[in-house]
Amino acid sequence: RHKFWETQPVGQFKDLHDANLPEGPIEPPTPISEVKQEPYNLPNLYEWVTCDMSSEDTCAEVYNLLSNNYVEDDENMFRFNYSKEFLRWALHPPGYYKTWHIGVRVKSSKKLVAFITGIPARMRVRSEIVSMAEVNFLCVHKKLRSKRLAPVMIKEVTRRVHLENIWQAAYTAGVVLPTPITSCQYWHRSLNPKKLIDVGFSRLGPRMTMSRTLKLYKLPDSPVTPGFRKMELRDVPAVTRLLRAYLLQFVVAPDLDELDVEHWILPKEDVVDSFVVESPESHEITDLCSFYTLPSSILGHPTHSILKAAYSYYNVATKTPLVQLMNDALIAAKQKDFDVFNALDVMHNETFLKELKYGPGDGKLHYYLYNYRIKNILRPWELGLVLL
Ligand code: MYA
Ligand code: JJ1
Repeated sequence: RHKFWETQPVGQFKDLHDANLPEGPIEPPTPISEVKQEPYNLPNLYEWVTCDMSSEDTCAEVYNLLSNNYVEDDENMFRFNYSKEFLRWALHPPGYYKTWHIGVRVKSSKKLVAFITGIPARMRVRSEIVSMAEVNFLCVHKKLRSKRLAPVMIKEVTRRVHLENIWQAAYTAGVVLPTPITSCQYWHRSLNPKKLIDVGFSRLGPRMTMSRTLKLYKLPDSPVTPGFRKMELRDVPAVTRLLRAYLLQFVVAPDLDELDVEHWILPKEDVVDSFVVESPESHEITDLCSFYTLPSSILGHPTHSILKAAYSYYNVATKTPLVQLMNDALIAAKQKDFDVFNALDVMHNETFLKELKYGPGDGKLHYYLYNYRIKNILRPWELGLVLL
């Protein structure tokens, strides 16, 4: 059934019930000198390129490929539209490798037709810290689909990761592959219900009028928690302590240091928003909430072309009730003109989703590890990881 994935060191469906298989790496590392030194073969018309995302031109080509060919919902009404600034941020974390930003071009025209990326990350799995690649932005141009290009791209990124002496990876997909460590549900909180209904993202509920719907989703004009403010550079040490302590309770979570937090959490305009609660009395940082900006193109709508979506990222509440903190996140997102706030049911998110009037979406997100077996599939709230 999975001609490619059956050959890879990933959990296989047939092994799911086998309690004897040990947790941890599926195959051992090999000496780097034994890693294949040349790229995998592509069909003759195509060539590998390393994409320099600091180059405005290359970044624009990647942006154009993804904005026309990347992930869509099941009814092809919306397509992720990651911005150039977002892609640069997502691909330039501390210690990134340029060689892990891999493109495929048509030899003759140099047109970019496929892409896949890795970035380095330290992941904690139970008590083990494992060096991994996070693999994302796998995309094959619509006209080149179903030609088995994706397996070659996955093997090539694997080879380049191995050359850096890294043997594990984490990735997510909307499709079921062998085999998820957990499967999560998307939830959506309407901020601009009229537009969401107009574009077919949501529907008027049964026995609901537009004016009752507007009232249902109405929010205060500004956050209500005293001391709630935008995160600043000086907050990095305190936010790192808060987040590290919080993430320890999950079975799988990133191991973030101050440099990582500065990169991933510090606000970056139109890319990532983060807020802290600074105690008005002690000036301690007690809480954190954050979301990233990922618009979707609205396909074939006469008047609206972009859906502005915020995605819940890392949130930690030690003093403010999580429901109140996340309501302030909704208010902040509404102030910034987002149409919808999306969240997965990971970490403690289940505890605020219903209360804050999120509804379940029609999309799922499956999380995977490469070359690392987890003995029992996790429940979503045991996962402390959000990939972009
Ligand atoms: S998830 C986002 C993926 N991108 C999209 O959904 C964008 C729109 N779709 C496309 O561009 C294409 O449909 C893609 C497949 C490129 C997805 N992850 O070439 P094919 C398997 C993994 O004929 P195409 C993200 O970015 C499929 O089961 N495998 O198919 C994370 C089949 O294998 P098998 C996938 O449709 C990516 C084979 O590919 C996915 O033309 C993580 C068919 O190939 C998928 N999302 O192209 C990648 N979709 O026969 C893995 C299909 O066995 C990283 N397939 O069923 C692994 C870790 C690597 C590093 C390891 C380091 C140590
Ligand atoms: O956004 C998604 N679904 C929306 C739109 C559905 C349009 C028709 N298919 C949705 N809307 C309902 C919202 C409603 C608001 C009021 C309360 C009740 C709910 O459900 C879905 C997620 O639900 N998104 C996708 O399908 C996009 C792909 C998701 C897989 C992503 C793979 C990512 C790759 C990782 O690197």
